[in-house]
Amino acid sequence: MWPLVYHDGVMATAHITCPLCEATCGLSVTVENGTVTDVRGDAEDVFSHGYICPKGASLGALHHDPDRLRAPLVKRAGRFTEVSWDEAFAEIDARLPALLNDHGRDAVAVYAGNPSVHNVSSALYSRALFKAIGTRNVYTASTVDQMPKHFSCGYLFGDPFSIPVPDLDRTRHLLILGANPLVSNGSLMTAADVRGRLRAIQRRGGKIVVVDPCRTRTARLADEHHRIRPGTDAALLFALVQVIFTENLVRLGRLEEHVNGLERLAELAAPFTPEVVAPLSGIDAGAIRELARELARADRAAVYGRIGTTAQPFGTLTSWLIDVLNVLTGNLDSEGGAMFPLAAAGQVNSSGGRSKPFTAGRWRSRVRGYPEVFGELPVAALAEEITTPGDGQIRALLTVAGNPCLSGPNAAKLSEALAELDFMVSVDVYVNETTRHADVILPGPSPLMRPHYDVALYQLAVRNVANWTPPALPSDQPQEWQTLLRLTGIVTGQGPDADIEALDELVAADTARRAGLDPTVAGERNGPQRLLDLMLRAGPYELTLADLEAAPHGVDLGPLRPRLPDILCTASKKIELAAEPIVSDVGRLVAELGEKPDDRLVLIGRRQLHSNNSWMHNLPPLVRGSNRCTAQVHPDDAQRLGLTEGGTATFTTRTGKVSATVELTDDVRPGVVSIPHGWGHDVEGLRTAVATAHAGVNSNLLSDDRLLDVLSGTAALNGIPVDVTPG
Ligand SMILES: Nc1nc2c(c(=O)[nH]1)N[C@H]1C(S)=C(S)[C@@H](COP(=O)(O)OP(=O)(O)OC[C@H]3O[C@@H](n4cnc5c(=O)[nH]c(N)nc54)[C@H](O)[C@@H]3O)O[C@H]1N2
Ligand SMILES: Nc1nc2c(c(=O)[nH]1)N[C@H]1C(S)=C(S)[C@@H](COP(=O)(O)OP(=O)(O)OC[C@H]3O[C@@H](n4cnc5c(=O)[nH]c(N)nc54)[C@H](O)[C@@H]3O)O[C@H]1N2
Ligand code: SF4
Ligand SMILES: [Mo]
Repeated sequence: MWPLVYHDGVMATAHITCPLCEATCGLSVTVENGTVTDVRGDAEDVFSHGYICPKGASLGALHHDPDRLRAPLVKRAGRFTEVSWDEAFAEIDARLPALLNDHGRDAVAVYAGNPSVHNVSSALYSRALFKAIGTRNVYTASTVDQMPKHFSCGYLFGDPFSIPVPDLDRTRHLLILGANPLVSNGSLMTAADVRGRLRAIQRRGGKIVVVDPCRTRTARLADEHHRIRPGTDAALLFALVQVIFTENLVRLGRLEEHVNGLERLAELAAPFTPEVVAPLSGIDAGAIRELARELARADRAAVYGRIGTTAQPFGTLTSWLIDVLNVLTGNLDSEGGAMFPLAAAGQVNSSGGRSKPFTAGRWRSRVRGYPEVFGELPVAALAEEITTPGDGQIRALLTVAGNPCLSGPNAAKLSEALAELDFMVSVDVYVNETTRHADVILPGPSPLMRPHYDVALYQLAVRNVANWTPPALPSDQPQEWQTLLRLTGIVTGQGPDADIEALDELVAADTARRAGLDPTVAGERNGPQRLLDLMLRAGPYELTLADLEAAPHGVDLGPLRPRLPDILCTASKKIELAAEPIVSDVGRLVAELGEKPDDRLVLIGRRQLHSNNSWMHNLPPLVRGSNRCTAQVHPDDAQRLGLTEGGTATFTTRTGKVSATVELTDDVRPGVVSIPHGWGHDVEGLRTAVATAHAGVNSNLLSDDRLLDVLSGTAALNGIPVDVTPG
């Protein structure tokens, strides 16, 4: 079915794009007699030029992992049994449509996790399935991640997908808040080899400043590091705005005629003087002024933030102020500043500002009344929507590539809720902390057995590129788009054997209609290739899939180019610096200014080079050495609290209790404890032998489903006050 580079008994090398994180590295995979013998960076890749990280190098281990599911599982009498695909779909057909009929469409919820974005099948076919289910109970990992950025960009620029990224390769001053791209390999900033790109900034005489409670790898590389108190970035950034206004440093440049709300912004910033913000943020007033002045005076500067700025109590305000600073300093949409990528396919914001302005809150969650944000409700609300009786109660759940029992707030409550469901289906490759609750698990093929094109992440790339890569190995399992279409057939009442080809025609017709094309231009192709071919043809570079097939190392489409005012689709067609829905939350921040922080430790997370959220701990090469789930505490706090290196400490919050091994390090700011998320593989019913042997603890037992960035519904997974006792 796919053009294969591998033949039995032959050694062959395939060029693929790594689908594990946002960096989209090109990899060369060597296969001998069906065994992956080597994975290395593809030196000829137009974007990554040979870069690879330990996770990419483990794709062979993932492919050969004996615990990775190859066949569907159905739970019978509490135990999973391997069944045929037909049996699995028959089981779903016997149970799911009845629930939809008896209790309505909202009774079936969906949760889409992080890898579903990195997978061309789910990226292009989940939408059709979720629409066919017709539920308002749509949850994704976005509300434990980047939703604040969508919200702020939605109101600033009119489109939640118009997210500017730092023009890494041309900037001369980079202010990074709450991100550790040397470990995470970058996020909302698709950039392979971040270390190389950051070093190049320094080589050309530029400066990197990091604001992070921890001395991370990125902070070590930086020229300057400020250890902020967690959760206070919005106040700090407001202080920068205040200084820029009071010292007459506003330089809008060509943005002048495209901006609304400047005066209102100055009024809002007024209370946030450096002197007022200093005690809250832990950064002294002089340093705050210098941060502002240097940023404003730099030639080509960009402000960039990530998880530490989004998954925290003021995620939206922080995300907003980051781009406000990019605007005020004249760096938005400017070379070396923060720019809008222009992807080859599926770029939502390439329509010349023709989309309707973004609005959130078109409906609300049933129990706590949280507003939807582009069709999603907060993961923090999922458990209560399952357990609270009444009209619209969730009775069934479909998860696609997600593990919210480790990744979501108040994980214990969610696990208990999943156990109460009438029915649960997971499209997933492991029996893990979440899918163990499922009645049916439908596994997708390994990343080496599927084609790849990064529909989502090229929209955030620091350089415009496009790369389609065929699978390195044949698959004897259905591709996930086929599975998703079979589920679409079931939820639309067509039974377990619906005509997938006919459904695929409908999806293609819809894609063609939105692209303004005739679906037949894609010729004989089907599945994601057809959709992608249509999207590429309709895209700004007028490529075809054949063009990409002819370029196994990718196509370089050049550096980022200015895109304003074309992309603006606010009602005014201007950048709305002080849109009311965002501004409405400033009062909550002002109230914090007077608060005296208590002396509890504050919990934050950290990513590790050898981890990928919750799901790659089953691979032996990734659970060696430094990849340990420890609670990092500053030695001064340890002394005060009676904690010792290698000893155990118990951390308690309203929602749970976790005992973790203590690691003393002055890399963390005093007053802060850092525990990585994604661990805690010690519950019943897993089929992940290696991960269970390296269980660690689930830090999200401590995160609170009531502690949210209220505007975007994003869980505050950082900045959680915890009580600590030794032992
Ligand atoms: N405390 C704390 N919590 C956090 C974070 C934090 O910083 N701190 N970060 C948050 C962030 S940014 C994110 S994105 C979320 C991630 O949250 P989730 O997306 O819920 O969790 P993952 O760990 O990415 O789980 C991925 C799931 O996809 C499955 N999977 C892997 N590959 C495939 C595939 O090819 N097909 C299918 N069908 N399934 C596959 C895995 O088996 C696993 O079950 O975690 C969030 N949680
Ligand atoms: N190796 C690896 N790579 C990954 C992942 C992984 O699990 N492992 N996950 C991927 C995913 S899904 C994502 S979304 C990205 C995330 O990418 P990043 O955000 O770059 O990754 P983190 O290491 O979580 O960095 C967050 C930083 O925020 C800091 N921080 C915490 N609270 C605050 C705060 O209140 N203010 C400030 N200023 N800083 C704070 C933390 O100390 C930490 O250094 O990484 C992706 N890449
Ligand atoms: S940085 Fe990301 S894309 Fe690159 S090899 Fe590592 S996991 Fe894969
Ligand atoms: Mo994420």
